[in-house]
Amino acid sequence: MDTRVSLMKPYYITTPLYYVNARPHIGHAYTNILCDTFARWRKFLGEEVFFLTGTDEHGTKIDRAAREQGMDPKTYVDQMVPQFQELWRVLGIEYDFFIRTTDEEHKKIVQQVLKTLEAKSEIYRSSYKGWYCTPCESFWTKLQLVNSKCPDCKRDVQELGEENYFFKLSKYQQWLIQYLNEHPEFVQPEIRKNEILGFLREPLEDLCITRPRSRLAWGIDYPTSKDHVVYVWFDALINYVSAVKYGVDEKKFKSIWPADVHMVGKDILRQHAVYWPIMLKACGIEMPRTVMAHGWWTMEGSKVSKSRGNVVDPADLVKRYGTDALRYYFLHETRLGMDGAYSEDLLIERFNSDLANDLGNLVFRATSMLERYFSLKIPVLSIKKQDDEIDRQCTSLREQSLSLLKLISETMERFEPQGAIDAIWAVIRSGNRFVEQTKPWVLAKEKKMDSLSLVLTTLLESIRLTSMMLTPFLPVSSQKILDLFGVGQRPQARDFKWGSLTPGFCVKKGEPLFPKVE
Ligand code: ME8
Repeated sequence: MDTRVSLMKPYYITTPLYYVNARPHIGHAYTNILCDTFARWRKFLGEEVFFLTGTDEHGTKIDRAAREQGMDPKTYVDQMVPQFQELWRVLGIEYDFFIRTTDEEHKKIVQQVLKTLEAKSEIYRSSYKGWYCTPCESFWTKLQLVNSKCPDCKRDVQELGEENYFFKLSKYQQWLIQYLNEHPEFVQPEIRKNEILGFLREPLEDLCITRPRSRLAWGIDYPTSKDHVVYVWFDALINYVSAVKYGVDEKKFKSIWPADVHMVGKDILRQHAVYWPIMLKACGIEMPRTVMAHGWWTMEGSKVSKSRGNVVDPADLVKRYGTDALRYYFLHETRLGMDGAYSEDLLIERFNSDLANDLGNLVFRATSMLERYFSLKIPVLSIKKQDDEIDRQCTSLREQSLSLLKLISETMERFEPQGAIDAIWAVIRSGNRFVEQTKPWVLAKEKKMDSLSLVLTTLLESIRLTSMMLTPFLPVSSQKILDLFGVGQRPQARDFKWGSLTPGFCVKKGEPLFPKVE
């Protein structure tokens, strides 16, 4: 387990700030579900958490989307943002703060950072030659052109010279290489760290951090030139410190920063693993602990993305299968870091086999037997030794259930929610096997009531502990199961103990948890 002084500083986890040029899709939902799971896991451990998400609202993409809708950019972003917030509500994402890059405080902090960097001579003004594609309104470097044409629309481009402001990235190249080598936990998974180190083998160019206002007016005003606005990435990255009041409330900032995890898709790793640490270093701000890059959800081999138009609406999936089914599918179907081929058929298959058959059935069988043999009341356990084989089976299920806390702590520390779910499902499947092997119906027929009591209490305790461990992963259905046992909302690791069910306690018989989907 990590050694942070958790009482002093919350676990700070961030999502990217999503562009609001289209509605959110399953890719965005995936990142937020991942972060929500880690945030809930930390709360389960009894830690404070600060979970940040939000929206990226400046730049060409947004400006163009607004104009296509015949709106001014601010009106446009104001009506897009609630669509993101509504999706996070539907998905039960428990974030602590939602930042918008159009927030006045954020804009002020970005300008302050720029002034600081100018004062430290980390920024210079210079002319910039590039090739401009008028229909795409995009500026390209010579290297980016494809057969001397625009790489996006393949049309002719025009050579343009512009005065812009540049941030001295190149100066920090050697420092960054050394930092990455000395901090193997900084960029994860390892293959992504190696990718960044590979990229850093070539000379790093300074970063152009402005756009002439004449070409793009929708951005934060550059503080020392009325002819420029700030480049959207430079603006957006600063959100991770502006959201916790960098330069505005030093006490608050120090109590939350550094971030423990910036969760991002692999598409935006370079910005987070090259630009961002250098920006922080130049400002003299401590580094975040980890940038975790997850893979892409694909459909028919292509990344799910708004520009490709192959998007699936997560709210629609929630309506049909519930949030937990979506979480289960996303967390379990691919290892964090790897790509996954999205398939609704597979989501349904997992729903029916893992959720309905394994988990739903186990809870149903256990509570039905308790009803049949003990009118739903937890029986009194006899202290005398039971049948040897029954004793052995009960000890084994108890030990396997109790091992979950350590196992899941280790897998979550390694960013492996898939492994955590596998470990929980191993116990659920053992529970089902335990019923087959101990045959409570035979014990009841033979009037072996002591053994029957032991078997049923063991099974119910195992289900109770398993459901506690499931709360970060399947918050809705795990709480429904815990409600049957009268366990209050949001149990924590410190309550993870065997034997909390008291004799005479009346377990509730709930509704089917996962009615099968055809
Ligand atoms: O890049 N599979 O915003 P964005 C998995 N505004 N995740 C996906 C995905 C897919 N097919 N598609 C998108 C931006 N994502 C910038 C970020 S941060 C300071 C600024 C997720 O709206 C994934 O997290 O294009 C990816 O990194 C992010 O959405 C990109 O969102």
